[in-house]
Amino acid sequence: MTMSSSCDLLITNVHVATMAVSGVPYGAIYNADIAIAEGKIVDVGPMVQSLWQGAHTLNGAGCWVTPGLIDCHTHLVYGGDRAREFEMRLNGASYESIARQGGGILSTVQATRAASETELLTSATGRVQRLMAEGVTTVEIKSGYGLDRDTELKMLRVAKQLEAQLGLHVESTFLGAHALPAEFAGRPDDYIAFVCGDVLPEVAAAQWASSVDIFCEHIGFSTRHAARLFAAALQYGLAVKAHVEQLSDLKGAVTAAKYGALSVDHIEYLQAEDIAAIKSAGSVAVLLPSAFYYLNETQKPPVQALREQGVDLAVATDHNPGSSPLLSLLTALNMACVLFGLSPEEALLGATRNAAKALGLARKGQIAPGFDADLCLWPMEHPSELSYAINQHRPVAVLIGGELVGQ
Ligand code: DI6
Ligand code: FE
Repeated sequence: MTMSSSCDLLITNVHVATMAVSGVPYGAIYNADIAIAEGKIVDVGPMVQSLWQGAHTLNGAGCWVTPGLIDCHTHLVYGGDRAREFEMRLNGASYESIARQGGGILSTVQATRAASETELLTSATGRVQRLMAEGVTTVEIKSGYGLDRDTELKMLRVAKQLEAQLGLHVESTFLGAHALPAEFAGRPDDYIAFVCGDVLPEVAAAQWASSVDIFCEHIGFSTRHAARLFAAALQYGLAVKAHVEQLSDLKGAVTAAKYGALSVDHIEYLQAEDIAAIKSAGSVAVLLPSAFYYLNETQKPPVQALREQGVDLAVATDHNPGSSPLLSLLTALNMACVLFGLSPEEALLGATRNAAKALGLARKGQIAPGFDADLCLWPMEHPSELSYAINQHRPVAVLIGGELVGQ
């Protein structure tokens, strides 16, 4: 008889979409077990049950197991909503014209400044719970609806409280450079100086966020502003992310790549000749099909060229009240397939392994020894179903750090 090692939890009788690089679709291992100890995966494979003695056992009853889903781009802490603006757009106003009239992002800024921390926490809690119901175990949350020191910090505090109260992992991003607040109208240079000089140092010192982000666009900030912000961020030890090429080609992605961006997000207007820079920086291309859908855009991101050049693709909800009031990561996966031509496997990689990479999380997004035991069990025949069916799948069990959620 062989000696068996002991672990905290043994999940038996499952098929595993490991999403690790393995040469088979989804990194699949059929008829397998997963051993978990101290919040980490310690073993996965067909014979694991005979090698490990679990303090607890969970019979997976033939379910598929995927890594816990990762929504790597959201703006889910905010006050108010923008249903009226949605109506205006359907009556003919464009997203850009509304923004130029002080609506759009700035109307959410007003509502977010006016909201108490408790109000923001309550509304954001409901949003995160909806994402979690579909298997999200890690979410990225951006600030950017404060645009003043106090409200930006208020948003980032709420993000931390969500993590403490809901038990999922939250990665916070400082998006002070989201829009130009009314107080700085006509003075974007002064505003960027304020963001870099007054707010960023405090965000970095208190570790309120791990990355900075900027909306690089004609209605946002220039690449010159972006370069200034990124240089400051790197000085303070923060990583770089950027909203680029969403509505026009400003070469924001190339600028972000120069600063080693973890990700370049949206990129509908990215030109094929700029992809090499993203590839060599190792930046993940984050696709946000729901914003494309809500704004009824027509310019699609250069997915085939990105694929050919080996850029890792992620998919996220971009949840925000203006351009993407979507609280379903699985629906975003479906949209990435239908609208942008991703395969279901690419879409799922985009919400697991590649989403982890977009957040700089080396221990999440795959099922392999040493990775965090963030897992979802799905009663389905094949993992392609997650991208195929809208509003049909909920995990029957979710683990975060080896602990069953909701137990
Ligand atoms: N691009 C987006 O899609 C969101 N922010 C950004 O820079 C939209 C934010 C909003 O409209 O409130
Ligand atoms: Fe966004």
